[in-house]
Amino acid sequence: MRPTRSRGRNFASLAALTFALAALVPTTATAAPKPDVKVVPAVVPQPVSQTSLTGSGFALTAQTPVNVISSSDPDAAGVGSYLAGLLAPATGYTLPVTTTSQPVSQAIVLNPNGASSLGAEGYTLKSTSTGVTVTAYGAQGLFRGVQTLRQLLPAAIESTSVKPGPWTVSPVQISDSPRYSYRGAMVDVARRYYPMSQLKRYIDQAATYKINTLHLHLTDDQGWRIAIGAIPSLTTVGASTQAGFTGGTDWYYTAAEYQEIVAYAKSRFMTVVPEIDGPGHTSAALASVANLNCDDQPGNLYSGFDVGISLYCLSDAQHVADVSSFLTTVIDTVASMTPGPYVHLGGDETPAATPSQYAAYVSAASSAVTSQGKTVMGWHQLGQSTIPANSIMQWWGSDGDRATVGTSYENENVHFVRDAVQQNAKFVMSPSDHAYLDMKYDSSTPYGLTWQGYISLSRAYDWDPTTSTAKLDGTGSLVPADKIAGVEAALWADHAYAGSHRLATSTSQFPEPYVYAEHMTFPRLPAIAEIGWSPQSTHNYSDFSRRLGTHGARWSAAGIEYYAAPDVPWSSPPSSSSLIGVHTLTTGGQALDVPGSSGAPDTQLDTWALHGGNNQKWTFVKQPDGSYILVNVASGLCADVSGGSLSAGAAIIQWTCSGDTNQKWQVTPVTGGGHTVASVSSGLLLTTASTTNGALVTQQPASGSALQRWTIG
Ligand code: TNX
Repeated sequence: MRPTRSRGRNFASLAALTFALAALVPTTATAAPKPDVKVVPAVVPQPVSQTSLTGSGFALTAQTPVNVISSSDPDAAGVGSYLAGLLAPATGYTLPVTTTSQPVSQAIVLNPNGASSLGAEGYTLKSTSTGVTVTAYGAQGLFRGVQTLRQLLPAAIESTSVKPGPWTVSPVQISDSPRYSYRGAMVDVARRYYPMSQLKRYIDQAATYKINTLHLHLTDDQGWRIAIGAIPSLTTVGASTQAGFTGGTDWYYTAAEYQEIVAYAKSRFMTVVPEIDGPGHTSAALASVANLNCDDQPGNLYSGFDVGISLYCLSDAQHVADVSSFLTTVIDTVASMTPGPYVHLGGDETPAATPSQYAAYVSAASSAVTSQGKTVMGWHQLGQSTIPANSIMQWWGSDGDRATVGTSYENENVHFVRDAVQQNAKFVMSPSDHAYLDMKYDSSTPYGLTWQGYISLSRAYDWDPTTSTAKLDGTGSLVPADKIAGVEAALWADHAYAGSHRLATSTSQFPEPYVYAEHMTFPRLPAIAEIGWSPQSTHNYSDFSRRLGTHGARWSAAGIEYYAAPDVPWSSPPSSSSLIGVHTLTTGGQALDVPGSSGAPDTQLDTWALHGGNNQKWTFVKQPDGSYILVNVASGLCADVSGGSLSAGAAIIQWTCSGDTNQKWQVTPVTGGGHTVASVSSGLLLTTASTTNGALVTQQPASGSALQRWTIG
């Protein structure tokens, strides 16, 4: 193996290179014409082949059977019930699910007895006025075909309440199968704990775009999220923190809950990959188990926002043995609850580890994995050590690394990949400058990081797995094409809060995990999903964004808090969820403003002629009750009713964000334009005294005056 290299992320040089390169990336966004959704089915990911047929399509009625053809696949009938369940809320129909040996007419026929040449996930779909038939080689292909079928119905089919219809399936013939067999979505439940219902919601959303792998980043500095029966302290101690939060008692998945997630994912034909990250990213374990530390004293819990801060003690034989025995217990437990083939060992960002310490970790952890009959996955750094045959490395490098390929200054990421390739590893591609869903879209989006610059929708779409470890001109790929298992989008959560380049000052700056997840995921996950599924020959951003533009209405109907990326031709107006982000509030051209850009708490807000400075910009952070807190971009303080007053005339000030109701604001559109902004505690409206510069802002009863009608820009 190669000798010592530092394994830290080199922020400065990487960031500089990436920004320089970002400037060279062409902006592919063009305003495509509005599609006629009735005529051109807008399926994402793009099918391999699709032909629109003439005729009226197939109209569902309350009696349409979901007709599953009998087969030896025990899961096929379940796909029929799943489809009937999908269609029920919006149609109000309880479609009969029948199993017969021959197809019936005027039905949705799900036939799992197709040719084996369709592969595990391929399917054909034909829809005419006499019925719809999905044919696959087994239940999994039917399930993928059903995701296409739902996209051939009107957007309102995604509604959670009954809608009028009609429910007509576009007439079309499709033949489809995936480019890659691994299409993943990673959720960082370690930095931010997702309650069960929110994790299931994410599984359902990802399944819509034919994602077939759910990678759960279960452990990190900020929390240990999986119960290990033999080591209760991992959850009694290690699960009590999140990034930005302390004092939790149930921020973890019990064994039963983990198995429920695995089973739920399986019912969506999704494999769970559990990640136990090490030897770095381990503060939660170090705080829970004394002998993982060199001084045999439990370390400190960590609820901050940094990376690369911790390491298992691997500096003497006794501690290597202690860490090995710990990892064996943990990995045996996790593997025994995981039907899928992989256990992910992390391996990222361990600046303090010497090569032999790092190798000791990889050796102990990977033998625990293989002795359970599982396959090792790891971040690409793992490749520097000896890894078992058939391991899968996850590439998270970027154009900055690619720029060094084949030069005399090839960087460590390139070296690690070369080492892994020599060991015959396979790769999953998660380039951090395209597939990291925790990067901000642009300067106006509130959550996430920018260490790889901004990742707009077009940047999330404009890459190809076969060149993601190649030189910038696309030649010289480090990873041979036949070693690419697929792609994965990574939703990290160490900065799942509002406030650019600034640490959160209060938990109220954190949205509910699902709001963060959906804002960062939609519309970018569908872009990564299309790269994983669709043939490279269909890759075309303007066609993708035209198709995706029709999905905004689907997400609105489903209540998904998506980000209405400005370069997408959305076919319907974005829903009000798009208030998440940075805005100005103006009335009569005068903007809600922190006087003199003061950073001092207790400064009364005023209105001033709009000039676009940061003291006139407010980050809207959605709260669980649907209201927003308004964080000033210059000061990081929150708009607040002074003293929590319930009286008319009380001053509106800026104050340290607290999440109290006198900092929550209900934003309501007014007929004829503008919005009222009401304090959740007092019900009184944000009101300026006049349109003169420096007019003071107070709360007042609704009067209909323009001075309390705000334009949100
Ligand atoms: C790097 S890339 C990490 C994570 C952070 C992420 C933030 C990698 C394998 N690790 O620990 O959450 O950056 O973007």
